[in-house]
Amino acid sequence: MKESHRREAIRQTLTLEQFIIDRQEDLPPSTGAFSRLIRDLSVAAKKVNSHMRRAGIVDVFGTTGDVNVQGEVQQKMDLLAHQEFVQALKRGGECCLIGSEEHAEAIPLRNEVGADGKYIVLMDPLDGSSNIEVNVSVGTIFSIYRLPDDHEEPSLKAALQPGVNQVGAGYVVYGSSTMLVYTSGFGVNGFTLDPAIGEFILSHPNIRTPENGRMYSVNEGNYNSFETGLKHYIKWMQKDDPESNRPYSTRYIGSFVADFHRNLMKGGLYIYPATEANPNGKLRLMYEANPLGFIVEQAGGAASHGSGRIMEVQPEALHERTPVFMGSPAMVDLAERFLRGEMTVND
Ligand code: P6P
Repeated sequence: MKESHRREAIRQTLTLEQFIIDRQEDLPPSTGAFSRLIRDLSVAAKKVNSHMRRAGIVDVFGTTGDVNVQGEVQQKMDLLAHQEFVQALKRGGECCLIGSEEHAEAIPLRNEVGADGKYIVLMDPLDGSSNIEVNVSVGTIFSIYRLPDDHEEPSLKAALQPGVNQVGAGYVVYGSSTMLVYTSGFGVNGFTLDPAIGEFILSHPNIRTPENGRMYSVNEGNYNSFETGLKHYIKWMQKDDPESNRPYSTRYIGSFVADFHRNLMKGGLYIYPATEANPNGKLRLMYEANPLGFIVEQAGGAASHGSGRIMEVQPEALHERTPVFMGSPAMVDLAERFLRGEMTVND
């Protein structure tokens, strides 16, 4: 068998765990703790996937009757997903603190037996969950930091680090197939869950996002409250100009992970700006914008809050929000230029 065919055959069935172990040797000195942390997250993702695939049969549709810290109606699946990830991280012992969209305060894990974990995980256990009952793709998002050396005890303060300090980030998209995509700062790789063997298989090695795209994702229902520069950018994208491949297409699923993943793979721009209802934007900095910002930058894209890099923001609170312009770098750059007034709809 030709070497290239042999390698392809091996790649075809490279599981996430095998991939992590292979990479671990590339990144000495590695204790294996980060690898075990990614494994723990992937185990929880498989359990959430199992619940998701039966959501229509088992009573996990609908709301718990409570609202989460954001004042948003909490879906039963939100809580279930949160519990699965907390349980997996507790059991794994590599994580010392969890920040979750579903929990007002950061959750320290140090009091668990033998838990001397060095990693902090911030996450949205199930983003876009209101879409579940209408069978639209949803996702999990996670961000990983080290416990800073000068913090003996894990605390919220230890978690409030800028996105540039992340040592890992990833998402799971529960769609037509279930994929886990993550980065540890050395590129982006995608793994598709093979339900026949219950393993994530390397399906999208070294993901790179296109420099430019023709799709943009924004809730145009909020158009009237957008700032002028953004209104010009949207009207510019809608102009009839075949030379520059305009008009572009709008693709807005209302599920950040699903919109982000499509734009990452095909090129495009996801926009959630400041609006009247959400003057700081709707998406959360620590467990939505930063992790997907890390992923998109590692894939050659860009992630801006409109006038600068999202990952350079110094966070003040666990659940703070930020405007988001994320995806193909040429489209993010244009967004910033329109917002600065350097371009108008007639350019
Ligand atoms: P809107 C889901 O609630 C979410 O956080 C993202 O997944 C999604 O892109 C966005 O909000 C949708 O918000 O205001 O357009 O319904």
